[in-house]
Amino acid sequence: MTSSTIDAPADVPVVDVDPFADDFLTHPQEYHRRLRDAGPVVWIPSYGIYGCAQHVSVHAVLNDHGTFISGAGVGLANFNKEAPFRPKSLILEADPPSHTKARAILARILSPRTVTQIRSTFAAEAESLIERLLQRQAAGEKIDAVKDLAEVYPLKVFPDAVGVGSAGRENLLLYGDMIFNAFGPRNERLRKAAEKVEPVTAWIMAHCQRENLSKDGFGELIWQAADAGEITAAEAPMLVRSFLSAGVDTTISGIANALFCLASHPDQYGLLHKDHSLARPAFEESLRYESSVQTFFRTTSCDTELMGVSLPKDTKVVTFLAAANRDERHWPEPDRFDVQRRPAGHMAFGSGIHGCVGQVVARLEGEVVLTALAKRVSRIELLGEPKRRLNNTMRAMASMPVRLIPA
Ligand code: OVV
Repeated sequence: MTSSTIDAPADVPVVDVDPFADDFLTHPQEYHRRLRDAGPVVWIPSYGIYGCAQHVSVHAVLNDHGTFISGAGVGLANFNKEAPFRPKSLILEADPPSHTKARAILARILSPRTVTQIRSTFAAEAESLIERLLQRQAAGEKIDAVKDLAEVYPLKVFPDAVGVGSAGRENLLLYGDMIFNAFGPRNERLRKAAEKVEPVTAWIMAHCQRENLSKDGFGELIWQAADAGEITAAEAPMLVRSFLSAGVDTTISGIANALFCLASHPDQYGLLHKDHSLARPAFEESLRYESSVQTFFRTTSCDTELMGVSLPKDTKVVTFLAAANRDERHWPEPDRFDVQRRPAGHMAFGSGIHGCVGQVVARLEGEVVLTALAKRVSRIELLGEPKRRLNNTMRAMASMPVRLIPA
């Protein structure tokens, strides 16, 4: 971040906040309210960017991919003005037509049909993990819902499904932390995450190569798309990289935040315990209430107007997904965590052509973990203050000491 601020354009409400500062990331809700109340489009002088925090404006930006493009990066950095910190993602940091091709391949692999194939394995893993945790707890061990559950489950099932071997998987946690910090400014948080990551990047790229992927995983299916001539052999490892970048940290935080919501709303956990079919809607509501990915940026491809505000070409617009998910202009009682809500239209997976391509797998993971928990645990007792892990983009948790009261 620069020490000076950038002058506001005329006729835009100014909100002088730093969305990547510790205090903002620790209690985003109060800042999100200020941003929403200032108007559908605001100016954030500390970074010289526009911001959208209302549901209507976040939706408008994400659903006009011709005006609000992704190819110049979906973080603060404008790739038209500075080099990307890693070769651009072929799907995330791309626009049609190249985006369309990459998207079609990933959507085919991460399809509802795939979910029916992996469901029983994913459910069995969730059940056996909860069973093991209850046994360890009965033997006197303390359980941490983040370290022992939310981090363990996705790190087992997702790399298994992609076809990545078990050695060194914890590298995926460091990589995810760096990637999601890198969508923000080059602050101390990013510097610290980037420091640790060099050997990790080499490990990630090696595990995108065909010889390091099993013959029966999502990774191999990408390579088969290269065999079929849909993509080049150089593009294949880049699409595998998208799995490894976007598939682990996101679901870890999604599950950790869901566990936090349920542990801190015992009445809502009680409803889930009584009716296991609430697992899926409860996970969805926790995505609305505590969205894993808090922000994504777009870049204007031309001079344009958005809800009465003129935006110049080649300027950055940040969409506050989590703020849209608590906008009282859109949701009744948005600050109430309600597992019976059915919050269709939330922005936690984004919206439009870039909406999360892995959302069916993410939802499967959330559903089977909460179902396994609901079956075997009558109450989640918080034993200490849960600790957040601050990240420029991800609403993440570091630890959450709990007692799981067996049913
Ligand atoms: C949605 C997302 C997050 C991070 C990385 C990527 C995608 C990617 O495609 O690399």
